[in-house]
Amino acid sequence: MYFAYSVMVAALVVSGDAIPIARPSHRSAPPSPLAQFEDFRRAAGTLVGDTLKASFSIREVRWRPEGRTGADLSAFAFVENGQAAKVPGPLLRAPAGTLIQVALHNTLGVQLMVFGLQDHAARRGRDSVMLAAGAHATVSFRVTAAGTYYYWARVRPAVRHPTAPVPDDWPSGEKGEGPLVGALVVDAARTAPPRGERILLISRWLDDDDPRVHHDPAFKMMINGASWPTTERLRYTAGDTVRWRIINATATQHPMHLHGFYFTVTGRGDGTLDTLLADSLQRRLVTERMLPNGTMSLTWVAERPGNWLFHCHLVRHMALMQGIAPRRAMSANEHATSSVHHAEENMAGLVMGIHVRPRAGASGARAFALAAGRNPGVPAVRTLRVVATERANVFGNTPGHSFVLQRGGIAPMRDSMQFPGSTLELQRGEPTAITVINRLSSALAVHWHGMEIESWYDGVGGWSGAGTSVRPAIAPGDSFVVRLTPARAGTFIYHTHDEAGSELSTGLYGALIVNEPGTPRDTTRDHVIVMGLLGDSTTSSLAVNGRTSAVPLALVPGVHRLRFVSIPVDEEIAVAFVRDTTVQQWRSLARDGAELLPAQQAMGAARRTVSAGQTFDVEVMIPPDVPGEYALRFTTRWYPTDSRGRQAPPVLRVPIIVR
Ligand SMILES: [Cu+2]
Repeated sequence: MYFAYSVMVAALVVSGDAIPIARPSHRSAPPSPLAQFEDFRRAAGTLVGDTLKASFSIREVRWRPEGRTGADLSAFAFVENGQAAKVPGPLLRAPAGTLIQVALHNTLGVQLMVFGLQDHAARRGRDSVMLAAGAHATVSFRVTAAGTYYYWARVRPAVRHPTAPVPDDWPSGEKGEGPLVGALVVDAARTAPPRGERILLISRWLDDDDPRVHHDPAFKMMINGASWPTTERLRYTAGDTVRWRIINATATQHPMHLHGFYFTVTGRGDGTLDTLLADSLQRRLVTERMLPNGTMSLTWVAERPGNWLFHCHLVRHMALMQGIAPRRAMSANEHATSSVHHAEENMAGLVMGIHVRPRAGASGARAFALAAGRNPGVPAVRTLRVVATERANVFGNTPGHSFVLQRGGIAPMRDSMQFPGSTLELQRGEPTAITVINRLSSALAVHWHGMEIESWYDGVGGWSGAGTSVRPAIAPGDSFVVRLTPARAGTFIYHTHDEAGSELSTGLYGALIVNEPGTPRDTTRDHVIVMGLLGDSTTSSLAVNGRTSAVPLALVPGVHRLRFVSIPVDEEIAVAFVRDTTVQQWRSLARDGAELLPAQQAMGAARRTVSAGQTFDVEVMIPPDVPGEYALRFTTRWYPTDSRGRQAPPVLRVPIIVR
């Protein structure tokens, strides 16, 4: 048969309304097994000829997403028969052309709907199989479309979260459904999985009723079933090519950021269709905004040894405010002096730690010394001094913070304030030393976002470095010399990497521009537009170049480069260049500091939605004597909320005065 698709339901019982739904129960016997974390390194089932047979039970498990000392949750999971219970569910993986037969047994006392066990050659509805309590079914489908997909189950009737409802046929993470999702990967016909490729699956746990769960906000994100610092440490050797498939099985977007390196996105999907990107469409990025239910394939080369991170840049998905089990909060004094364990204590959720070990030999030893801060490398040609400043009661009772570049021989006042932080201008290929002086009352970690830097200087307190040589955050009153040689000209960011989030909204961010040698930036034609939040919380108002109200931008007629820096704490921003209300055209030039390939630099509609940790450069044309008002329009997605806690995203319109 050319194309076989069939669903054979061995037993299908339509349940009555009386079946209790919702949370897994501790009353059921035998006791639930403690699930391990699924790392997707082993595919489920047995492949005989062109048929892959697997058999899964859907059962209750105990799950500790934060490891042994964290919450012990009760949840549902797909468990491969004959194997240990794991979360998320097993990996189904086969080359295109394979007939996959999955026997399912619903051991739960609730009715389930199973989705996504299907081929993905064409866009169509999500196939589903209803499984009554106790029912068996076998699902058969021949896979033809190579790509990254997933399958999942929901209880019926669907649990609907009051404030974050998820459509009934999406993976939800509601109540016990958190781990009820597994990976489905179809390799190209007659090919084996690339060596060392890893699959990272993002899922969610959402349970307002559980007293073990933090209530603000009462949900939590996991990678491969675990929350930082329990997530797996990925280990590579310098020079290794890294290949990841990322599955976002959640209803929210995640701007996934890699420290220290560019990655190339080679494929993108929405869970229904997956598209391999031709070379001319591939981009080098440090942050990719994954859409809800989306997937992506990426590759990068672990060129420099040391400790690195791959994480969601939304603070609420990677900070301690996400903790399931309340972790011990640090006192102000501990926070001020926290060092080695800073990273583990302050972050939670969607964070992966990466250890790149040096290669053997003399060059490896030298690379290790650089990564560990034991060798400053090339003497600096350019030196900058940046002072982190603090002033009381800038946002109500909350102090403001900023980064102020020292000009001349006199250090800025300890309480001088500037929003956003000073724009730092470096030159490509020029060895640079930036002395960061911490005049805050708390420890400070500064991340050089997008820079291809040595790990020691990367700016994650208690994490950056190599081996046992790990760089603490900069203590109050102390300073730290960051050494880097910019590899490329472009638009970058520097920002605090403390994780509570409010330090960022109180002003600790700025733009970092790298110019080509001998071509200083022409500030009449080249403009930096920093989008961040400004206020005392992670849900504060959007500020454009440090102003929450519109301050006109004066431009001469002609061609201009606009460098947009998006560094909100926890927000998505739709940017548009308009005349009156009509979206104009612009030419895309760069993303995340990397020039786009010529084919990608086409003119297009002048609008882009960005999330936290992204930059993009465009070219716009301002003709003389055109009627109407040009403007940059910024629309936030979630914040601020109004006085009743409802989302009331405003539009900030920055008029362009043509002079
Ligand atoms: Cu996220």
